[in-house]
Amino acid sequence: ASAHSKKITLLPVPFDWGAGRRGAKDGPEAILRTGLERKLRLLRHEVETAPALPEFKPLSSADARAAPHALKHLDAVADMNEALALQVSALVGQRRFPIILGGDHSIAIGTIAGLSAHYKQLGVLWFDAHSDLNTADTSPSGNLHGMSLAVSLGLGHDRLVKLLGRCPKVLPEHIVIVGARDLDEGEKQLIRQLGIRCFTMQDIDRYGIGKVLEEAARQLQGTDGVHVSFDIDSVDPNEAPGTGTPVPGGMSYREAHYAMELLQESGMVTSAELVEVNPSLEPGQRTSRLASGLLLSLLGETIL
Ligand code: 4U7
Ligand code: MN
Ligand code: MN
Ligand code: MN
Repeated sequence: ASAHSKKITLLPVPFDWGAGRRGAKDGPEAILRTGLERKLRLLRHEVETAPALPEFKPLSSADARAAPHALKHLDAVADMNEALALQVSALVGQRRFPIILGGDHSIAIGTIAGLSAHYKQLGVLWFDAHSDLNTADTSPSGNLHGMSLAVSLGLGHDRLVKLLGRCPKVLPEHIVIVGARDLDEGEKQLIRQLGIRCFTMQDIDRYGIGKVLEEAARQLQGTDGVHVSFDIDSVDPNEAPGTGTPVPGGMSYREAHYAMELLQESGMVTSAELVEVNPSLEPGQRTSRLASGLLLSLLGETIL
């Protein structure tokens, strides 16, 4: 095995009750069908695919219709994330490199909770068209996948922010958002108020994705681990049509890959998750192939 080879565990999380529409629960299977495990082995990593997290379902879906501004499916989201946090924490304890396959982005709550049990100064690189910094008070939808980063900062329902005890899981200065282009008013306020580093699509246009990643790495100096939380909707819908909340004007295919290639070169990344692939929203496999390819670039696949 080469010096860079890792002990990787692929952890499928078939969950989509944090999103406004169903279908992202089939993301993990679609991504695995691309041959991700075998291709990671060709890169000389030791790879195992863990059994999928069990399915957590709401007892009834009536709550979602009754209260538009409530936290939709809170119980299912909280139960799932508690189980996920314990799994992720166990994997890091076994010195494995976790790659969590979503699932909607509410799963980041459990992933980050599990990581924060080991990394006291965790850094989070959040690739997303959105910032997922809503709270119950600012969310226009009540969907928890739009609140997961806020929860990780300690802002949100008790059941979510107190997972595994420690709160907050991550500090504002250890978060970098990349690819943002659809922020709600309350999210913009929070970003300014907390001084969160947020590289918008305009920043990527102006400086280029290489310079943006350089700045992001500088921001995360002094962290003891860096988690890449990659929402596939950060990439342009022309390249990633199979996702629930697409927003025009996203990263190009090459910008996204180059970002992953630079992170691989930096050697700073200690875990990753790939979320919001919804195979029911496209006829082919374009989006799951893209998702798989991005993880391969992050783990060392090169063009030549
Ligand atoms: B994703 C939204 F209002 N901000 O809160 C919301 F635009 O994980 C979208 O980034 C959230 O895909 C999208 O519902 C969550 C909306
Ligand atoms: Mn997201
Ligand atoms: Mn998003
Ligand atoms: Mn610091």
